[in-house]
Amino acid sequence: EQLRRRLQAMPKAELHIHIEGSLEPELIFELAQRNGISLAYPSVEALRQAYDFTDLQSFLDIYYAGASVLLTEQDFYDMTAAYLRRAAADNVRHAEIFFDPQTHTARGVPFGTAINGIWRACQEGPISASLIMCFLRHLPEEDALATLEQALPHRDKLIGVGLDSSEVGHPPEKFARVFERARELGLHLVAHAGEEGPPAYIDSALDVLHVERIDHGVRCLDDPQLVQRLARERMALTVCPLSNIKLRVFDVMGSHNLRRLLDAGLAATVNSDDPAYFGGYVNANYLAAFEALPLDERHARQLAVNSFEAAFLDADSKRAFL
Ligand code: ES4
Ligand code: ZN
Repeated sequence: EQLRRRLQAMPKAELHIHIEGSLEPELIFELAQRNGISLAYPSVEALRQAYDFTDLQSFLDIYYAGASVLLTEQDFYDMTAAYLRRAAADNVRHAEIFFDPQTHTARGVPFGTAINGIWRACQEGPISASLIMCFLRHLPEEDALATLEQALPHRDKLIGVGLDSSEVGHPPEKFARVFERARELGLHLVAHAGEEGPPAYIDSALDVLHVERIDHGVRCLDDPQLVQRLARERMALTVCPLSNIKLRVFDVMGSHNLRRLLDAGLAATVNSDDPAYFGGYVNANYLAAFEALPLDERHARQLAVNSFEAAFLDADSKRAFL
């Protein structure tokens, strides 16, 4: 209880949250009703019971189905506003929020509808928030390039681009050109790597895409050379403990490698990934890890400091938040 309150009270930044993954079953049903969409599940309870995943793909299938209720700018606004309220309650001071435009444009929802609704909620608070547009790696790079073109009129609403969805079989190199173009536009660069995929994908995210943070990256410990490099460069890893258990990257929280990552001198952070699907927001992730692993007050402080150090904020803002 003492631990829970300490983790709760700590100011923190959240750097790995897919806004579509914050869509709670209750809101999915409300939006379906509002938009006259029929769902494959009869009730909120039945939907939640389907949240029993065996790997990343089994999750993604249900995550994309859930996002299909998002049609209007108001829908995107309501989803984002709900996340920001929950993050504020966890003492998140700043969030860098992923969204997946292709999940929406592929269904005929205009790019502007999605980004304008998400952006408007971020402007209204109650916490600082910025947006990272992710490309879906299971789709061709041409689709990602077209998405970047669609984003150009909204350039000022974005701080960066990322890469998500099915990892294995879709290495970072596949997206070399679109990341190069994003780099020319002055956008920050991140990518999911080493979640289910091999350490080699972390190397190529760094060497080919020139990313500034690795999302997940937990599989880096399979490669001691890579660990040395990540430590030397203070490359941030946005670790998501509950996600890793739900998607069976680790069997149980007691075998998660968060403590080993910190001991190796890596700039690990704790984040929620898809909180509506994985059983909790950022504080639930801290608490689950701290209850299962040999982590103490100093580790908690280090993780929170890491979260601000790795944020795409100027030095003065970081200091003000901490
Ligand atoms: C995701 Cl956990 C995870 N991994 C890859 N892509 C994603 N999109 C949403 N959640
Ligand atoms: Zn993710």
